[in-house]
Amino acid sequence: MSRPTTGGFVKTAGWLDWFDGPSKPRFRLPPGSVDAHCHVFGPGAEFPYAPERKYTPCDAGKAQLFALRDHLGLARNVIVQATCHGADNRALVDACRAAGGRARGVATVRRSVGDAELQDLHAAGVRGVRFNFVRRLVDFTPREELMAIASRVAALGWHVVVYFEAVDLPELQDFFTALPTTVVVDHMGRPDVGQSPDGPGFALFLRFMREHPNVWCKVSCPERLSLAGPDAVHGEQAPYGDVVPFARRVVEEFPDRVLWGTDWPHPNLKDHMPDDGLLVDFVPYIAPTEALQRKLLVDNPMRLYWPEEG
Ligand code: 0GY
Repeated sequence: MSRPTTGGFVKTAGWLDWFDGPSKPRFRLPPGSVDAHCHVFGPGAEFPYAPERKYTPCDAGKAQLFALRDHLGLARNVIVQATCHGADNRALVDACRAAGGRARGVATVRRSVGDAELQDLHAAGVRGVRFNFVRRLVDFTPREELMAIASRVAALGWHVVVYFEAVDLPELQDFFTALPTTVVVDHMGRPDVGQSPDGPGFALFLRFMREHPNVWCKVSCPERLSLAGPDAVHGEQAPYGDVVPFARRVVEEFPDRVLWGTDWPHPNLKDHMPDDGLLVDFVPYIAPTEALQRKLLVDNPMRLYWPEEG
């Protein structure tokens, strides 16, 4: 099935289309806010999806991403390589170059990557690599291969973004802390929000952050983590209210090491496609003061991705 969107752009979805009419957020983002986790997909005719991919997304290109950025009141994007593009970063690089300095990137590279390719990625705006440990998304890569990549990119001043499931943290944490870079955890390490934020699973994650000051956290993806969905729950007025106590805990304890992002175009969501305006409205519940909002949305991502402007 395919259908044209308002932008005259054709989506061919193997999964849910992204929400095509995002609301205007009620929360006014601070000037200079950064969406520090989003993707571009294809378009596949121009930037083919990786043969080894575990899902085929619908096309979601840079023009749509930049339109969403402007609609929501964001200033910049950090575009993260998703597994459906494998280690072919051409769509990401194309979007970064087209953004006129308003996008930076997090790429995926193999151990065989050449120095010239790394330099080209850097010139395009890439400042990190992503290691994905979510089994439904990727095949296993040996740790020594990842460590070799991390050592190479550390020399460029890049960081490593890691994506994993909470149950795998005990087995992975020694590897993470051995990495010679800043380590940025996607989506809070995917806590089970059916458990208490005071429970052992999240306590392990908080201790991991507490003991390792080079670990940062994206308080992103409430729509992926929530069991309750976007409607208010437990007297909580927030959208995705069951995720709020987890994200707020991280923001309040580690205000200088948190990032936020939309995760547009929300790959692999099968049942619920979020309204990105509502994802912006989630922010003041997890960062309740102006000072926290500024760190989360502006100061921290600028320090990590645009340090030369600091
Ligand atoms: C995300 C989450 C997902 C997908 C990927 O690289 C990816 O394909 O990260 C997911 O399916 O949970 O951050 O976009």
